[in-house]
Amino acid sequence: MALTLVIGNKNYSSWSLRPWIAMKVAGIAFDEVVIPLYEPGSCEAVLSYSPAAKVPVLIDGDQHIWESLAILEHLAERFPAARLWPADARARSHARVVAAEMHAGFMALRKACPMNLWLPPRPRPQSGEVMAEVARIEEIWSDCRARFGGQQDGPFLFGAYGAADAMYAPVVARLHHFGIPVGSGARAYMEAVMALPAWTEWRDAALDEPWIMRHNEPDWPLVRGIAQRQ
Ligand SMILES: N[C@@H](CCC(=O)N[C@@H](CS)C(=O)NCC(=O)O)C(=O)O
Repeated sequence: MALTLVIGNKNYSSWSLRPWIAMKVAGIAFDEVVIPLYEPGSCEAVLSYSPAAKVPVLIDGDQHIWESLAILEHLAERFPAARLWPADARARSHARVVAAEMHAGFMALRKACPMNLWLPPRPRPQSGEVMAEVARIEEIWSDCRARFGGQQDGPFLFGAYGAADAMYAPVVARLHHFGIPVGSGARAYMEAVMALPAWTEWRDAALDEPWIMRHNEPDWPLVRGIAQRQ
């Protein structure tokens, strides 16, 4: 049965990027419904798919599944061959730990650096609180790579790209576009993520979107013309 993923506009909807990129990299076919957020009628449109009034929502037959992490779990059960979680039990528990840590945390980074692919990447100084969260993210990434990331399987957190990487995909965008300094290990990981064809597909679609986040316009003196494909 065909799957449909309901997402927000690609420039801003960090939560939507997670299941979208996991499905693309895993080769799981789906149709896409894009709801521009923060527009008149957005809320009603999202509510028609989920009582939580949030995207993403996966539609699988007559079932609607929301919450990005729950969607990834559903996909992992539905497509075991996609190996969204690592095969090794210890690696798998740890992948769930770091995915949950991302799902529930890093509020300062999320607030100070909202995903915005139109933002030209350049250094933008951040608070100590944000930088402490970035240090924790770097620690998570390097620990996963050192303990579980087999280079022969790929350059991602647990080797091959999976659900844990998908949970951190928006962080890659935030760190890159806000020019936040990170060590060479984290940078290499970010480059590997941004080299995925699925990343390019999402980013190019985001750059072509017509919607601007009206309520943020005073803080975001951006026009589409200055968005750079880099
Ligand atoms: N915890 C949720 C968060 C989803 C979420 O906050 N989605 C945002 C877009 S990125 C949304 O739907 N916002 C619409 C609104 O708040 O009206 C998840 O993991 O899916």
